[in-house]
Amino acid sequence: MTYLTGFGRPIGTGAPRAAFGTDAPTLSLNGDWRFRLAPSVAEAADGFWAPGFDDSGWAELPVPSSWPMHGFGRPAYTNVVYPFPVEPPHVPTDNPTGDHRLVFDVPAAFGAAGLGASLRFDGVDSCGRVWLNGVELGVTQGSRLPAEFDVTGVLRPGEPNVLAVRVHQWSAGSYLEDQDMWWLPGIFRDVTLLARPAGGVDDVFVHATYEPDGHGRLRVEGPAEARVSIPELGLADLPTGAAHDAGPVEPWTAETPRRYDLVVATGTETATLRIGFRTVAIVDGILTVNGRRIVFRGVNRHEFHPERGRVVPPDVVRAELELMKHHHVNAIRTSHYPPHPAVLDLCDELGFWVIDECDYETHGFGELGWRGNPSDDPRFADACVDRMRRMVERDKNHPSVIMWSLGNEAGVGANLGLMADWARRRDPGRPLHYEGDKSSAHTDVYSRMYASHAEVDAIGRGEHHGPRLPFILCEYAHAMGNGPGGLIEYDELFERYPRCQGGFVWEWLDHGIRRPAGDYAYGGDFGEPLHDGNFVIDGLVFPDRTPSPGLTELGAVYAPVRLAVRPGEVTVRNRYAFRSLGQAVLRWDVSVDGVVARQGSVPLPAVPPGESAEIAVPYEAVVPPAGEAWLTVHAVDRAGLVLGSGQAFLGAAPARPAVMGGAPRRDGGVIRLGAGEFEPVHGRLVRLGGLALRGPVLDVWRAPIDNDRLGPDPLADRWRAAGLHRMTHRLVDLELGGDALVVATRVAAAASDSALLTWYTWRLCGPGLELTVRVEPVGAWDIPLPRLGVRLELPAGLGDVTWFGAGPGEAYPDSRTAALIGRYTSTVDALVTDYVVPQENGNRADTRWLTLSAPDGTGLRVDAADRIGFTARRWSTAALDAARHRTDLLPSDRVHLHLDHGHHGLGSAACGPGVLPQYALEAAPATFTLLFTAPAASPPS
Ligand code: IPT
Repeated sequence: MTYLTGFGRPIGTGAPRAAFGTDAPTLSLNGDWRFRLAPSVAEAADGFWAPGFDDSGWAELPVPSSWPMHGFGRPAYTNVVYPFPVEPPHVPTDNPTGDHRLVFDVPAAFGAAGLGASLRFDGVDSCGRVWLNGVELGVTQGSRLPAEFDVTGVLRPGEPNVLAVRVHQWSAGSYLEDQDMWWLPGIFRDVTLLARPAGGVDDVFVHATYEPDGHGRLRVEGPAEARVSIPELGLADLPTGAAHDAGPVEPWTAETPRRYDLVVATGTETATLRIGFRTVAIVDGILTVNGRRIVFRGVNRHEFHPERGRVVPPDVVRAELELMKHHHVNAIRTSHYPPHPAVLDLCDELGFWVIDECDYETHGFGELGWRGNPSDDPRFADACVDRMRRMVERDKNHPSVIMWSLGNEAGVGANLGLMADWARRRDPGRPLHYEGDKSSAHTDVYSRMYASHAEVDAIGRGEHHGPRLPFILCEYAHAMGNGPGGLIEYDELFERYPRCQGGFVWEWLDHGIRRPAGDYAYGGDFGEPLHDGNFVIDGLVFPDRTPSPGLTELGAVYAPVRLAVRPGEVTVRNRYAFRSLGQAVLRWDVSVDGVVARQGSVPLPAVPPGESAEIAVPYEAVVPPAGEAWLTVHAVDRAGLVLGSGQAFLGAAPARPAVMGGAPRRDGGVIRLGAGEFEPVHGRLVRLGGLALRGPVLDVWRAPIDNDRLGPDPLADRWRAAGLHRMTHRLVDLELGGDALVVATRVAAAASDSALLTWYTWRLCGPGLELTVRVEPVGAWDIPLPRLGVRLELPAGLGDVTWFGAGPGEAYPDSRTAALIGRYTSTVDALVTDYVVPQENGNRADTRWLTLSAPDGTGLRVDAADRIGFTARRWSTAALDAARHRTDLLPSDRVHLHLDHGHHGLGSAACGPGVLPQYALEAAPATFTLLFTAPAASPPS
């Protein structure tokens, strides 16, 4: 099988060319094919390509598909390491081989005289050998790149045709495709038969730039005899090859994705493209489009679907790109390979800056000190250049593609230089990106991944010794599990330093594989001997593409409009580079204790891109009779999309002195204070009026998030070593003073002599009980605390939640931009964020008061003297900590409520920097006060 070990070179494929519309006949060969999987090449059916071969006993498989998603073999996940021995170009003997067969009829139109035909595969993973009607056409490698075979003379119009494709999971090309994702073989993109008229439009390269004078400039490479037109611009019958002034045009940008229909016609074929006029240039070290600095508010996008693997249905893609737009994502890096071609059409249409990345990664060689890296192995040179060429040729006409990327994590080497040289020669209109070579030898931008805020700041200030090129973070803010934290601080750096031109969050999507029980599989769940666990679950959206709180936060951080709200006035700052705000309005409301008292809206003037305006908000002063008054303002575009939000505190009603007083007393085996009943062993509250509970007790543990668990020197390991998940509580003293019950405790872990001395002081306060918790760390505390607060257990019936504080979604100290102060209602079940791998979640920040209630109105109200975070769920933190999949979490017979004075931030340490110092929860003396009341049942209405 020498073609498998032929250093990744395809055989027999025609010259790569662009994807575009044509009036020549096409025939989709997608559909149900016959399929048989063999465990090795030798065990595959000999002669299956013969037209007469009997495949009646074979299975059916849809094409396109990733066959392990259809019950043939199993998916496997590794991030960096190769799942086979590293001995390029050899591949394992046990090489799953999928034979595919299709019998198809060709419409009569294909039989016209002088018509050739071509067979196009948009994606075959990793190697496909192709026969038509028993004639071998060749071999394709380069999984996420197109391949075309000339079938002129082989195709039989008017008769049944037999297409046979043998797909091998492993080939020499696999060494070049070590991306961080599931290994999923198959014919996973479209298969199309294309009629090729003699003298037709075989290829087109549109160079459409936007000139400083507002004119478009057009040059089309194509057949010499072809004629070019753009009817909308009154351009007709232009020759190819020459440059033309297209007159005044509206430029294409990601913010204003204006496209024009362009037609290229020969006597035998008419091709149609939707083009955009735009000019990409690096000017004085700044990356510009149409003369203006741009900022990437980007995400890395893989192509994955939880039920279909690498096959993502078109409606799902459109919906996900729209979801990105709604969260103000303006850029996509196609990590780490060119996407399905239709994705780029959508990027042109909806407006994204795209870094189109080549299907090239050799990361696993990094584990071997880059010994034998294909990037520097001359035997792989052709394959490397071939990959670059096929990407550039396919995608060259997309206005959204503003940069080419050589690939990802492929070390350094001469072949990268060859790829770069080829791309520069072919397309001088787009800068080059590659991160893996820190010297940026072959690139036009200085790209890094996961640089800390401090390092980005140093790069911005010019105090860093990296190359002096526009700086971007091709990956940052690893969105694994609960997180990332620290987004707004990166955004501030992109605003502060012109050279720092944004970045791409890692990554858009959790690549979980749906299981019948309703949870998602990740690495190891298919029994892979070598795997990287849940490192593949690191997206801003869950596998079904519903947003995680990380995306909500990102949407607020990437928002194009910043509002600085003061009582009566708002500074509106337009962060768009090309769009003015003329079509937007400011919607405002004044709320008291979260209840809207007045509202209105003011039209926005056409604030130009990059500029600010002061806008008066004509609200009348309100003196809140109770609680707090806030002015909330949203900038909203014509389509109703919120472009930015802000709030100002307007004032608070003076606190009404509560009726205090009442003495604690012993009563039989219990201690009573007003409506409260305490047990004497630990001194905990067990009843408040009619409500049975298990009293507030100090808690510092959280179910470690991925950012706690992973990275160098994981915090969670240090936390566990310190025993923070198994703290014991010793009653030191129980003092029934004049008007207070003081419970003194020492909270500490077995084997440790450090402790948190904790005093609970209870006082009667109106109908409720006021609790002041004072904590004093003693001993060595050189680690931050996961959280600092109290937890209590409540009856399961208290399922309804209302709070006044930050919301509506979860928020943590370093992920709090999206949350606004208001009054919110939810349920204990809905407060939970169902991370694919269970971990701490659901905190509602800056809460002033909350109620948990049963349908009859009974329940618990908590007022915080200061602001607290709260978390309510139906399982304990220990159960959450132990769970590995969603389905492990079973509701207990309690509601577990956490009331937290402090929470450690989220950071991004699973891959990148940890929590910024200002968001670390240091173990330090702390005092906080809570008021507990137990409302009686409300009268039936
Ligand atoms: C980086 C990879 O480029 C990306 O594909 C992904 O694996 C990410 O890490 C982690 O999820 S490389 C890493 C060594 C910084």
